[in-house]
Parts: sequence; C-alpha cells; structure tokens
Amino acid sequence: MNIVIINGPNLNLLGEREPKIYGKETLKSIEKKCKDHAKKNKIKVDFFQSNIEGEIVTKIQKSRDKFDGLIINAAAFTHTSVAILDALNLVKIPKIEIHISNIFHREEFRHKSLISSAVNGIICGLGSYGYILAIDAIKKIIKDNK
Ligand code: CA2
Repeated sequence: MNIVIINGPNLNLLGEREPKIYGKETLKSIEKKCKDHAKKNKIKVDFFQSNIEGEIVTKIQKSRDKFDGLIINAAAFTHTSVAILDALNLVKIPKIEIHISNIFHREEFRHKSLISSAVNGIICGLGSYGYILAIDAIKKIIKDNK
C-alpha cells in the first residue's frame, strides 16, 4: 500500500511559533512518526510539503496513478483554493482532509473548508495525532474498497 501525505503553506515552520494552537512538534518529527507508524502497517508514505498552490495541484494530479490513498492538510489553502478542490475531485482514490487545530474553535474564515466535499472524511483538532489517525482511516477505507 502506498499513500501520499500532502502539507500546505507554512507547515514547514511548525514548532517554531504558536505552540498553543499547533503544538511544539516540527513537521520533520511528524513525518518520522507517520513513516514509523505506516511501516508497522506495511504502508509506504510519500510525505510532501509545499508553500506553492500549483505544486500542490500537480502533486494531487500525479497521485492518480501512483498512490492508493491521499491525506491532505492544505493549511490556509483549505479556505481559499478552488484549484485544490478541482484537483482532488479529479483523483478517484480515498482521500482524507486533516487539520492540526480545531478550525471551528478559531476565526470564522477558518470554519469553511472549500475542499471537504472532495474527501472521504475529515480529522481536525487532535494535533499531530490526527496524521496517525488519518493513516489508520485511509488503510481501512482502501481495504474495505478492495
Ligand atoms: O490546523 C491546521 O492544521 C491548519 O490547516 C493550519 C493552517 C491554517 O491556516 C488552517 O486554518 C488550519 C496554518 C499552518 C501554519 O503553520 C504554522 C507554522 C509555524 C507556526 C505556526 C503555524
């Protein structure tokens, strides 16, 4: 089983600021945890981050033939990007949207996700543990679909 985990803008700076909202972990350490957890479950993970919307769109497009499942924390693009929504709709593999923070506890502009209609499920507000939960969930969806 091969999955891709896509991370959007500014998540490369995780752990450096706003620990009350996002915790103290760096994206590198989340990547390691994801890969360790996935390995135990016989899953290979491509962990990707970009600050550039078009690069994320291209990565989603290319996921079509390469991966069995996709997990995305689109960060701020969650609330703005029709391009990412369209790309997700074009890729017919199981997809999960995740957020480290509870976007519904925060500013009103974060309450709306433009991409949620294109994914199987959403995990938010559980910190970096959400990534691990998303791996377990995507594994189950892929298996159930077989
Ligand atoms: O909670 C999440 O995972 C978010 O997707 C994170 C985005 C935010 O725009 C979404 O509304 C919710 C922001 C990521 C910012 O990353 C940081 C990096 C370093 C320090 C603080 C934040």
